[in-house]
Amino acid sequence: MNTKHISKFLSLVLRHNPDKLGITLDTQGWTDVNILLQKMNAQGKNVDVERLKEVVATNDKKRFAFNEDQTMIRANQGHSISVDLNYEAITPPNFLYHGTVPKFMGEIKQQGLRKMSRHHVHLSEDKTTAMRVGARRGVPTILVIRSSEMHQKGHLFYKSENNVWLTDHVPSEFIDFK
Ligand code: HQG
Repeated sequence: MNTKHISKFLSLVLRHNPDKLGITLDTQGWTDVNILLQKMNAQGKNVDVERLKEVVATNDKKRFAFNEDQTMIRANQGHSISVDLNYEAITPPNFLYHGTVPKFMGEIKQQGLRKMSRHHVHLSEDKTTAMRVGARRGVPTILVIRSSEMHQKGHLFYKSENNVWLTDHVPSEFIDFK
């Protein structure tokens, strides 16, 4: 398995479908590294602990993290199954960005940004990252979110370990549509 395949597989089992591998996640999303590797190897996915560490360390978006003694691993964000990542609410920058595609704009204007199948709406600190997120679905459109104003009005913001800004819902009044 190349690095990208391992990363995609980890995203699947650590965020969405641990049953696929027969592992369990604790309430904070952690799973045992040895068991994970054993089960992967039993499925013919030959990954050892050094390779896993390399994938975690070089991941372009720091999607995964080990605990202190590196016996447990979890995804830093992006779960669809229920986990409590213990985020602390913090003050956002004045503006945050969201990359999407034109076909969603009508609904976003009406409903604002919704978390869809994730636990939060994902926002970026810079436009380049937002462009990349949007480009996964087609020609990207960047929305500018007036995050300070949202925060002043009581909306909570969190930042994941890999610098993704998270919030529950962005009502359309806080979005600048170009
Ligand atoms: C859109 C990837 C209709 C929203 C990326 C997006 C990111 C609406 C899609 C991370 C809507 C949801 C998150 C509404 C939002 N009506 N469409 N009211 N509100 N949408 O994948 O932000 O590789 O759940 O614009 O790099 O695209 O997984 O969210 O297009 O960081 O680590 O509904 O996922 O990272 O899509 O991406 P997603 P996202 P990973």
